[in-house]
Amino acid sequence: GGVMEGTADMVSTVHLRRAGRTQPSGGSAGLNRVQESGAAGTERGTSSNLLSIDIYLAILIDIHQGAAQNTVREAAPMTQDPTATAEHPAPLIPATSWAIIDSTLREGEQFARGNFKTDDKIEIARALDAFGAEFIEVTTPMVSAQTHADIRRLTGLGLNAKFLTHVRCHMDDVQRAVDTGVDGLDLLFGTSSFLREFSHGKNIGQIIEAAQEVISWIKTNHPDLQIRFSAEDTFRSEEADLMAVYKAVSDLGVHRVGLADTVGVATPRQVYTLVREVRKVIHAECGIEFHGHNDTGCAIANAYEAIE
Ligand code: HCA
Repeated sequence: GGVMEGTADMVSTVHLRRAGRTQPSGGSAGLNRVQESGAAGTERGTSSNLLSIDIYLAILIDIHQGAAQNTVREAAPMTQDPTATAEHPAPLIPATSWAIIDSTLREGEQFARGNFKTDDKIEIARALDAFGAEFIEVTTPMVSAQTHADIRRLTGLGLNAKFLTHVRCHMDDVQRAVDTGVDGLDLLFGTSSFLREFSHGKNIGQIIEAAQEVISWIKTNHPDLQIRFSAEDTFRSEEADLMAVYKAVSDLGVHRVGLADTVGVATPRQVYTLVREVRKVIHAECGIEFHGHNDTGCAIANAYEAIE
């Protein structure tokens, strides 16, 4: 047993890099990040170097025990590990199932020179689907008419993976996204003082108001869409602000709340602690997603702690 048992959904993202360099910090949704290293594989233009995919590979681990999503990996509960003995008990992770949400086709494009052509996107999506990623996160259709058309193309491929598009928590974005054929919308809003002051200029009350408008509209007009609400820059946000936002969006009926280590500063213990606290303020059927960056090399450990 454990804190998540019987109730929890959780998603965890890890960005893996093939080269030793880490991803640069900072940036908010919609802004291109400048690649520090110019590492091999970031240049594109021929299909042979398309496999920068492993540099941008993002893994989300999703523990589902609720009925909100039907695409989850079924794994034997760790607590029933047949190798467990009194002396060497089963691992602490109480996960019974989980899923991957890969953000190569979203986060992977937020770099200078990260500019996939339509055929690249299709090849990447097919590879992710073959690998078994349950969800594929794609860029917002607000980027361009071509991006909008590309998302429609991807969602029409008939893959097993479900598509999620990553959009600002704004009616213009959401209304543009709902006809792309995606299965869900990944909403985000910066909650740290840094993003509130230097990105969008809204206070926590205004963030909650915007979330209410957008989430209510989606639920009324597109009830089949999954909704995730993420607090961008979670780990530099005030805990009381986070809890107010997560509780509000959970009350509004989102399927998942997201914890994003936007600038890669979170430590495993912080992740563990915060996920536990978030679980206390959201509804049992609401999932938790962790999205990490590997600036300090903690992304995998952080993801592991999120699950634990
Ligand atoms: C960014 C945004 C984001 C969003 C994560 C999320 C982050 O990279 O600029 O939507 O949960 O890490 O905060 O990727």
